[in-house]
Amino acid sequence: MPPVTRGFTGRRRPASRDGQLPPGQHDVGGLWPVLTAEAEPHLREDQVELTVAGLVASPTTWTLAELRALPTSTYAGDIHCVTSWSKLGTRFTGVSLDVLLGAAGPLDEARHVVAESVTGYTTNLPLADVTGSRAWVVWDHEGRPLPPEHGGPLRLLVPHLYFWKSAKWVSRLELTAVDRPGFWERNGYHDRGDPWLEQRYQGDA
Ligand SMILES: Nc1nc2c(c(=O)[nH]1)N[C@H]1C(S)=C(S)[C@@H](COP(=O)(O)O)O[C@H]1N2
Ligand SMILES: [Mo]
Repeated sequence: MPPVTRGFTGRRRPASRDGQLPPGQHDVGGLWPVLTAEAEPHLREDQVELTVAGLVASPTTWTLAELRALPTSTYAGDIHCVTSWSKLGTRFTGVSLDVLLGAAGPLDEARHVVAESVTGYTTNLPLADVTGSRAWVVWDHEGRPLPPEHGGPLRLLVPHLYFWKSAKWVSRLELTAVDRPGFWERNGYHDRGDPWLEQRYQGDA
C-alpha cells in the first residue's frame, strides 16, 4: 500500500476535516458529478505525457508509464466544487507534485503555476499551494483507473482548493513569476479558491 496523506501539513489548513463541510457546501454522497466545460478528449494511456516547464532548472516530460514508476502516494479525503457540491472520503492515487518539482527544480523566481489540459483548459495556482504533499497528478480512483469523464488517464488533484483547480487531462505545468489567470479565473472565479474561506469569485476575501 502506498502511504496515505491526510492533506494536513504543519500549521496549514487541512483539506479534510473529518466529515465537516466548508461553508455553503453539501455532500453528494455516492454520486460524483461530471463538470466539463469543453469536449471530453479520449486519450489512450500510451498517448499521455506530462511536462513540467517554465521557470525550472530542468524542464522534464514523463510518460504515464514513467509517472507510474515514480514513488506513488494516496490522497484520502474530500473534494469541493465551487458549484456547492462536496464529495467526502474520496481516494486517489498518483504522484505528489513534490516528486515532480523535485526533479524539475523550480527556480527562485517561480511563484505561480499554470496547469494546462490537452484540451486547452487552464487554471492557475500559487506554487506554494502545490507543494507540501497537497497536490498530485493521479490516474487511480478507489483502486480503479480514473474514468475518462473525470479526467482519465491523468488529472491534477489539489483537494484543499475548489475542484476547478484540479485540471482534468492535465498535460503541462508551467512555472511562472507572474500570475497568469486560467480559464475560470478569467471568467470571474477566484485566483486561489480556498473552500474554507469561501474564495469563490474574484473579490472574495
Ligand atoms: N480540463 C478540464 N478540467 C476541469 C474542468 C473542465 O471543465 N475541464 N472542470 C473543473 C471543475 S469546475 C471541476 S468541479 C472539476 C470536476 O471534476 P469531475 O468532473 O471529475 O467531477 O474538474 C475541474 N477540472
Ligand atoms: Mo467546479
